[in-house]
Amino acid sequence: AHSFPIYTQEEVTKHRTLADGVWVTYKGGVYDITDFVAMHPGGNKIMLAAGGALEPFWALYAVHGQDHVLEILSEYKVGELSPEDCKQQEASLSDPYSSDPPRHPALRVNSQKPFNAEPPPELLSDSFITPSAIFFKRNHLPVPKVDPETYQLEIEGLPGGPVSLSLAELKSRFPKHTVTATLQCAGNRRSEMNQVKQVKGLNWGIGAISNATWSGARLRDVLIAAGYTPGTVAQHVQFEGLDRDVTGTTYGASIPLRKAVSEDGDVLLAYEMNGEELPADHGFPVRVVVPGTVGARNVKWLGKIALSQEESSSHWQQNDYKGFSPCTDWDTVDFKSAPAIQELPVQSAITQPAEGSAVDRSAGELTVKGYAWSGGGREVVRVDVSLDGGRTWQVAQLQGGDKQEGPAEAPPLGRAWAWKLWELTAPLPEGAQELEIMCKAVDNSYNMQPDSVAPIWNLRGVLSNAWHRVTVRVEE
Ligand code: HEM
Ligand code: MTE
Ligand code: MO
Repeated sequence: AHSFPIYTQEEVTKHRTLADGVWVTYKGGVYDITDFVAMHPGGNKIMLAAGGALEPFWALYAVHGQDHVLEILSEYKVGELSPEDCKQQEASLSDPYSSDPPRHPALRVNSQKPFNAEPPPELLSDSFITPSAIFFKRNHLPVPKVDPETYQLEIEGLPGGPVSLSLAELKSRFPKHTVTATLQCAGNRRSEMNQVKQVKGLNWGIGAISNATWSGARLRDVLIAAGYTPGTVAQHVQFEGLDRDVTGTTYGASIPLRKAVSEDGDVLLAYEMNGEELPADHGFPVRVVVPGTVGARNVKWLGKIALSQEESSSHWQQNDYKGFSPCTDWDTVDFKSAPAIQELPVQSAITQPAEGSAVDRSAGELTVKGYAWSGGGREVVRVDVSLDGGRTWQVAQLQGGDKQEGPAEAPPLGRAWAWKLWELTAPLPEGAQELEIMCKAVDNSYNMQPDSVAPIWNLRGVLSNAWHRVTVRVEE
């Protein structure tokens, strides 16, 4: 029998256009179908499979399950897929999530595939820096496997033409910069909106927020090295992830160029999280960290950067992560009518005591703990706490004060990227058998949280930042 050369998946993936040739795999065989593309009865759709496996598409279009289709295919065979890649492919064809990394069992899982999980609230406020293993995880797609040796970051849209950087170049050519920044998903606290009226999205509690130190090259330095000058005509910087769905669509988002190149914007191409190599779930080998900006723009597994007059055309920039009026429903929503969320509004929540728990009257006092943060580098300057449903208020102690660990120094003005943990210990109100505890934060623009959820309800359940309320029983 004819023996064919062996190709790796990586070689196959290089053939995705008519110019480079169009290769596909099927059951371990490699096929060069360049000459068949124009003859395909199903038209140009065939290009969706370019560089990858036919199986998921043929499962979708069952017309291919006939002998004459396989006969046509066999004419184009040029090789065999390497045994390792066959194994990997079999696993990922039966389950695209099969190579996702292991996760910590303490996480509260909202969705397994894709993996979305949050830390339990009481762990969240136990340390200023969230350990990476329990940092919330928000994936839209399977975690891609990226080889750090062959990784290339593509940069487009600059006057000098495209530039590409290896991981080693990113680490050696640019100063390493470290920023402590909180990431919050636009959907944090969505479950409270769900209680008012059903919304579409993962049912996050108060834990779709975490704080870490990130190290990497400044995006500004990289863009300047790639040819950016203040005269460069562009309004946005688009990011593309290496995570993709079966049709090849990748995760994408963009931020204003102004933020990307600002000296005190602190935007990073991070390759470390909490002093260690970036974990697979958080974007290994490189992710964007955009301090002060909604989680969705902090693109993980970064593959490409493009300067443009336009925002990213991705679904997540155009048709998701936008806020609407409570009167807007899925029949009337016009995603073009609202701006993409970038900076987030002021936020706080109670992490301790837990909803529905009991406190002991004989203790005489109660300690309430939580977090507070605001977008755009606005510093949280005060957190008010009520133990009696909002009738009276007390000011909580912010982290950095006498009693608490955390940064002692105030962050530079406009660059308060990290959350503040806070705490209040107060006498138990007399007589009450139930306490409604509430918190609300104030940032240095005197932005404050709205008092209730209904007036800010929106169909996607984003921007949920009403006063947080927890009810506890007082036991005699
Ligand atoms: C139809 C071959 C890849 C989508 C067909 C037919 C053949 C064919 C022979 C006509 C079947 C019949 O009516 O008996 C192939 C071969 C492929 C390939 C050899 C790969 C080398 C793909 C891919 C897609 C696709 C990747 C989608 C992503 C379709 C569709 C039709 C079709 C939608 C139905 C067209 C219609 O009924 O109008 N293909 N195909 N094909 N193919 Fe493919
Ligand atoms: N980047 C890629 N490539 N793919 C994704 O699914 N999710 C985004 C963002 N970056 C995402 C991504 C969203 S919506 C959020 S909230 C943050 O990553 C979550 O980051 P984390 O998983 O490190 O907490
Ligand atoms: Mo998110």
